[in-house]
Amino acid sequence: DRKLFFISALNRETKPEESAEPTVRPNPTESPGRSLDPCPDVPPNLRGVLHVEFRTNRTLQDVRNHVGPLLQLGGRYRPTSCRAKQKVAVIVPFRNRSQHLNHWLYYLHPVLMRQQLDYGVYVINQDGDGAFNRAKLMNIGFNESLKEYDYDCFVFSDVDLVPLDDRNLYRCSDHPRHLSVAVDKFNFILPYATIFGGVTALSKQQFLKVNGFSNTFWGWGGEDDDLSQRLSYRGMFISRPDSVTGRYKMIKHGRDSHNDPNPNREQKLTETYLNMDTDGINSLSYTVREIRKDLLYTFVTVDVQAPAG
Ligand code: UD2
Ligand code: MN
Repeated sequence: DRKLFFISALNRETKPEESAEPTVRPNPTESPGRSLDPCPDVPPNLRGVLHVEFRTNRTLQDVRNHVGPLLQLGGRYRPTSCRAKQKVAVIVPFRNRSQHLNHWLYYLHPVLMRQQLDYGVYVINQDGDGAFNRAKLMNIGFNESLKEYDYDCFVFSDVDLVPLDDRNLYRCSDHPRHLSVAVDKFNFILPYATIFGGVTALSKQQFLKVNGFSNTFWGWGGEDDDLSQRLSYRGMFISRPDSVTGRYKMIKHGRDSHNDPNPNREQKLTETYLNMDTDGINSLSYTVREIRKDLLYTFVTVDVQAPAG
């Protein structure tokens, strides 16, 4: 009946959490329900192209009201109707970007839920005002998230990047995956073939095979290309979604203080091969200052031991 069809299609459009699974809240400390059937390869409730808008001011409480009811403390979620294919830790490097984080959480949680992931969000906050070290924060996120749960896939995401299509799955694949292939800031094209910045997904095995990120890129730039080189030196390729699925919007921003371009980055990129076995997850050293559990994320404040000056 066409009329009925129309009405149900309309309902679909308007229900905000149509796809998220409303029933029992899973307890993340229990092992994922072994009795459940595996989730389908293609999540059934994806919407495709998304409308993303950063102009409105969003408070954390707005976001909690919007997505909170389906989450477990620490920004944890797992589908209730099927067994998720992967256990994904989403790692966000952070310092002093609260408004960006609010937008990111507002858009990402519903997407990750519709993608039927068993996931947790870890915001790794660099303490103090030393030089920023994005890559080291990623390594710390890998380490800290694994202390909590047996994650097998790690998505590393800038706080200012929101996908414009939920078919871009936050999962790992046979090769390390670069998800942010078409960013508005770069006019929706891939700036160069080996780029591996923005949003990436590596399995635990892929990440360990390259010894993680370098810990020694202080300030802006280079750390993403260093990881890209590590992958290639270990015989891996970069996998990507197509440029329609891989569209992103980046929140507009200037350069943060204490994150000036790293003057050594070009030189350091000539030394990746020499350093990668000794500079990485196996040489990681830091101090956790605080771990705070919000409904929307686990906020880990760390001293990254930035060089003086
Ligand atoms: C590009 C890359 C990014 C990274 C960076 C160089 C893309 C799409 N993005 O982004 O992945 O390689 O160059 O380091 O390729 N941050 C804070 N507070 C700070 C500074 C940085 O939270 O004070 C975090 C935040 O998550 C931010 C990320 O670090 O999104 C990268 O910094 P950026 O946004 O300033 O760098 P950008 O946009 O040039
Ligand atoms: Mn940015």
